[in-house]
Amino acid sequence: MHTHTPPQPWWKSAIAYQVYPRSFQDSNGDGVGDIPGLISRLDYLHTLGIDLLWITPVYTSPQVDNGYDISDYQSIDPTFGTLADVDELIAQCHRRGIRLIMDLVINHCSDQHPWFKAARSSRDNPYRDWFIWRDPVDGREPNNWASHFAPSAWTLDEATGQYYLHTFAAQQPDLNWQHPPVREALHAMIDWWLARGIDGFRLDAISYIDKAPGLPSHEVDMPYHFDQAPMMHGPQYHAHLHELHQKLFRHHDIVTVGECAGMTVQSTIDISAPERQELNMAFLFEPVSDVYAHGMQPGRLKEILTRWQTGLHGKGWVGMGFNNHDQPRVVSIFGDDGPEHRVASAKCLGTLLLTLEGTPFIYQGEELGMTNVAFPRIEDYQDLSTHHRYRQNLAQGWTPERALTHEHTYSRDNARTPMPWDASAQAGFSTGTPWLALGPTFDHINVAASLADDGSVFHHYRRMIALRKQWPALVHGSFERLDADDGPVFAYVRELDGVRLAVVMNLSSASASFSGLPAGAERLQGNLPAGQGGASAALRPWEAVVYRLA
Ligand code: ISL
Repeated sequence: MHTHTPPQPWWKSAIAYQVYPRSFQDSNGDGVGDIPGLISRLDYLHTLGIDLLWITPVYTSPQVDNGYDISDYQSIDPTFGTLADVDELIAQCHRRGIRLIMDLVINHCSDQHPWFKAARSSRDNPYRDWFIWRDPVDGREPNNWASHFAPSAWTLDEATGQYYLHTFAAQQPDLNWQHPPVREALHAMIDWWLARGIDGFRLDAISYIDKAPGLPSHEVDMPYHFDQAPMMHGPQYHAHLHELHQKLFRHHDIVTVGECAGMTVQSTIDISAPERQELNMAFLFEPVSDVYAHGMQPGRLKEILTRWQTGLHGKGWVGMGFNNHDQPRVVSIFGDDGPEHRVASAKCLGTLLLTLEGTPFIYQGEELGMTNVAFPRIEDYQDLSTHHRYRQNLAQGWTPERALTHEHTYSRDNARTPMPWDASAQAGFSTGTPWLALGPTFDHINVAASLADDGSVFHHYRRMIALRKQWPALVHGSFERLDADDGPVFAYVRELDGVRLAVVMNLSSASASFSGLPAGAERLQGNLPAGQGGASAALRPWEAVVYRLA
């Protein structure tokens, strides 16, 4: 049929799904999800239609940051299972045509990793230079960089009298990528994982591996100032990524996805253009960051997506998604999670995700329309960054009520509540007490109810995934806007080899009208029962329809 398209790598047409293993399925009643539990739910993911699975870290870790603090890269934390379980997971995924990618956390490790324990044991230990140490300046931190999860990015090691750098928590010391043995050890570890048969990596916080030379203070005269600029994208950044590609990635049929901060269209091209030989794609975060900062404004979202869709086409590639384990639930911040519009808005946002260029990443529970939670007490939250931000907000004079309400919207735990499988006790997630409380909605927002209801968010995602598989224009096609204003209607055409699909959606909880749909459009899929349609259609709240144009 569509014969003019040159061969394309498989990962462009893949549909990815992110699992946060701790919160997906517990198999042994300890209240924490694990790998055997995940394996027992693969058929569910297969039913949804995904073919790429990303799991967040399951390596041995003190779990200060839920596994993003790794103390042994080549073993599995007993909480999650064993290496044999991972081998079984790989095999069981592959049996179902699902590729598996794992998290690669190589900007930092745990302070309990043997490398760091050796490094801090004395100034002349051979591992000292594996991390970034500086003498105190005027009796305090070497510069004014703030950490993501602590006031300062530096912690004093009392015994040796020097500070070490940590972009994240003090228990997550940054590795010194300028020191060749560090890169060699990481390369050997990556090679070991690739030999086990995994299908690629999501590279955690990768922009931070190379800092501004000399680690200059921010010019702002504050003891701790949060500005990521000098903490990332140093002069060797691209060389390090290229080295990973040359030595490791290019020898395997894998996919590499960067979690990169502060990306522009151009810097995404610089990482993902094939001729650069670095990574296959970087996640697109600007939509989420913008909604975070400004609230959901359709005009802003449309401008951002249009800029990325047209700017990257034919040049670079993104991982597309509005949700992950660090973000509030998409239906709660982009959509409308009230009883009237939750289902329609979740389906509308799923339609958006699955009709844009860029490999779609669905985050667990998104396909159920899971919402944010509002825990009554700050102690109910487990995430370290939630507690850090809460303390910062109290320190700047907020009342506890205001600081808690802020976390109801922004806490990372919004995304981390256990997956609700059914309406039974603990939602079928665990026979024990879940490590983080379930959201209160699991009586009606759960997998069993979603599978049984043909009008559920789940079945809409499943149909949209099938539609994307059926129409390569949705993957590879060009992007052209049909609407021309900053109102709630977002309409665009994806075109490939003469096949033209139009997507028309109303990104609001009020009715809207749109008159730009060409005559003779054939409706392929919608998120509400078919209405009048036609050239001058009234769109119901959050209505989203995909058409084939003549
Ligand atoms: O979480 C964030 C916003 O809510 C981000 O600033 C996040 O800290 C940043 O994108 C890096 O995230 C990644 O590395 C962290 C880990 O805590 C996150 O879960 C991970 O996605 C440190 O490894």
